[in-house]
Amino acid sequence: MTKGYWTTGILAALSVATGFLISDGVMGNVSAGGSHSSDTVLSCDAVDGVPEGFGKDPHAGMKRIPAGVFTPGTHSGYPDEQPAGAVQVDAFWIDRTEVTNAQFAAFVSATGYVTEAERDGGAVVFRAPPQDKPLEYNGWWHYREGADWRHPEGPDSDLEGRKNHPVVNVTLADAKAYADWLGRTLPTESQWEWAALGGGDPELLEREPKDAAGQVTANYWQGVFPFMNTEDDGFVSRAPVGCFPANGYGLYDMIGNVWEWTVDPYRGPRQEHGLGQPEALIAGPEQDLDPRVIKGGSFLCATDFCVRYRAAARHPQDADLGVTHLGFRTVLASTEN
Ligand SMILES: [Ca+2]
Ligand SMILES: [Ca+2]
Repeated sequence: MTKGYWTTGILAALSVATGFLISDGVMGNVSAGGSHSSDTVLSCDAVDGVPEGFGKDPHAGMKRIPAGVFTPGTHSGYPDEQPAGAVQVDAFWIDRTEVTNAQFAAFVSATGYVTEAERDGGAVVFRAPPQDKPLEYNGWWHYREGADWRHPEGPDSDLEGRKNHPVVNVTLADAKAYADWLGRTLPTESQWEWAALGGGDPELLEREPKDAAGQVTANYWQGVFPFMNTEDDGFVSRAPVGCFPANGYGLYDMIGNVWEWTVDPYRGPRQEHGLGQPEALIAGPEQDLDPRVIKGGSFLCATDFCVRYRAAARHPQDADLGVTHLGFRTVLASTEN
């Protein structure tokens, strides 16, 4: 089991920005996903968490992403973000938002699926450390018995008023089961990163997500992590999906809110993809418990910590562990390129 090693992944997912190589670009003013599409206005309070046609239309809640060739990664981020060559991405469909509690509830209702956290008894939750005691590194993470997707912060919490929030505390297997139910898959890292760029300038996306007026354009952490969250974006924790401007492809919260699963195993630095095809990195069944690459950062990423609210940022995550800052979205191959 990899759960015994969960601290490794989480520690690194929130690793301090010490030595971070992005220089003056960090505080630049850009949107979370490049230029905004024309149909980006989505009142997140009005979203009930289930897109129109869900369960009937195979593309319900999705956007089609065009095929293209690009070079994942950046020369200005953490060492494991360095580019390793161009990849070709075929056209595909991807969820406009992170999968919501309402969508996951529909899946569970239809299938009787029981998540790993429910079977194993808990998940890892964030809790701000007390300010009157010395800060222990990693002291904000706690394996909480009774925490699962229905009880995000533990047994005393529930989903009341949060049906349009991203589902969390779901493992890779849980996310795959949901995707299977809809006849979909989870994204590769390249698919996810290509979609996150939104047709925008990759370099402009390697900065703190703010617009030209200095307004934050994603749910991340403003202030001093982990003690002071100034909530400039309005959310101390997870936000309903779709509260921030969509990227150029009409996708919400690719940056921030919750990290998102990909199927790619994490093996340190980026690797060259066989024949430029991202699918070449998909792990076989014998590697189901390998750590996977997660993308996009979360509500816990701050300028002084993590700094992974960027399209090129990446991180390992134990495949069989649910965490309160990690969700997912699904993809579907396009029959037309
Ligand atoms: Ca926030
Ligand atoms: Ca996200």
